[in-house]
Amino acid sequence: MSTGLRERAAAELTRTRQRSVGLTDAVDDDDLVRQHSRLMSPLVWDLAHIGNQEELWLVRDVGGREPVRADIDQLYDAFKHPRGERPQLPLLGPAQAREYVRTVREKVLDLLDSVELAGRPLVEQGFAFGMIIQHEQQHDETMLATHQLRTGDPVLVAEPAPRSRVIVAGEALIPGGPFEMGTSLEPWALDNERPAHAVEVPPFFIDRAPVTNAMYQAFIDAGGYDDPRWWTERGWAHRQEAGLAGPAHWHGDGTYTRFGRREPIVGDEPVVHVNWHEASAYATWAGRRLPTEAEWEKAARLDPATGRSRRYPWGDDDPTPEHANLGQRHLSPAPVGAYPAGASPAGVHQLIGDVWEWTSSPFGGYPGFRAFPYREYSEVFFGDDYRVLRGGSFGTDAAAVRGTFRNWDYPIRRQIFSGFRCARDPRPGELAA
Ligand code: AVJ
Ligand code: FE
Repeated sequence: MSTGLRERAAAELTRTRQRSVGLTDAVDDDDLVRQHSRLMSPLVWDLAHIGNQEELWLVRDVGGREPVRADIDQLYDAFKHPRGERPQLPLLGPAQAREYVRTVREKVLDLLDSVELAGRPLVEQGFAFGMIIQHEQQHDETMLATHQLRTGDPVLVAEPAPRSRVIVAGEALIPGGPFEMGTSLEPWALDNERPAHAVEVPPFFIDRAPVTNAMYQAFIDAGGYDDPRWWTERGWAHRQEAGLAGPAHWHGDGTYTRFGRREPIVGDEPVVHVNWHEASAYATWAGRRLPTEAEWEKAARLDPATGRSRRYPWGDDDPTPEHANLGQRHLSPAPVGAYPAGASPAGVHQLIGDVWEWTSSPFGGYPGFRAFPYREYSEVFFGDDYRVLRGGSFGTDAAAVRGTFRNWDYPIRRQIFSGFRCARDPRPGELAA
């Protein structure tokens, strides 16, 4: 009965590993062990950490097998050593790390054939395998962000993003009323996406597309970075302290550098590498605001015909290359309007893929939240320190994002592939028939 599940898990594990190998084989050994930014781990740490999580959860816990390398657990425990310290640790070298992840993977593919996929919550519907696939994909996106911070000759290649597009402008009205947020059904949804619960969301307007480079340039040209009126107090303090003048990787002369290539900025592409403070300053300047997390999810999931919450803006089908710019298929966001097949019924485009979208919401647990299978995935991050991002980026794999998926980061961070879109309340009388 669970043959399909096993085959799917094996196929996804293999496909995901190809990506990890691509990201780590693209550079030489010096580059693998080097720290490209204090914000990031050396790539060789991410690689062995991927293997170590797989060993902990699948080899030892699910499979009940002997440890492969119990001696290295603490080196790859993200809570023991902050990223900045990781290059100083006695890490596995490139050849050892590759050998380690291969050994772990062989054991996992072996046990996947025979392990009982029922009877314990951890294995129900293959959850632990799905969790580990998503974990590896999340670190692949982190490694892609490290590649963006790396200096030197370009090493990554991909098809350029599509140029053909439809015109997408203005905003969509999302009607008020209850909506089901989160999920209790999606088998590989992580703990913070659960459980499904009703949320009352008043009517709001949301942009049909993310804010583009050209729109963001207008904010810069209007002196937005020099006017504290648009910034929160903390945002302004950070803007001053960090000397921010535009998105990361912009040179101030109409060019940006992406994965080692300096190119003219494409105006109709979603802006990327802005932090939460920059996003909210833009929105305030534009007379608008960031959407709340519930608003974002309602715009992405509500089927107005049935009132049901779907998995994606386009319905329940898994993403294809026609729906969204995902999976590092391209090394950039695609222009606004490039994915008409991925739009929601209300005509909101590119909610999934292209750029992670900042919301105004802090990261917290839904009513009825239960940490599963470990508190350190989500629960320890709940509180006011983080802001939620939604929808995934061009660097997010389809296996690691959906309408309910929640990402989070500090409001000052912009090394991730982060952009945003704006929303607003209806004006008084605007909705009167
Ligand atoms: C969900 C992307 C915030 O990378 O910090 C990886 C995912 N958790 N390993 C992160 C994660 C443990 C997490 N984010
Ligand atoms: Fe991790």
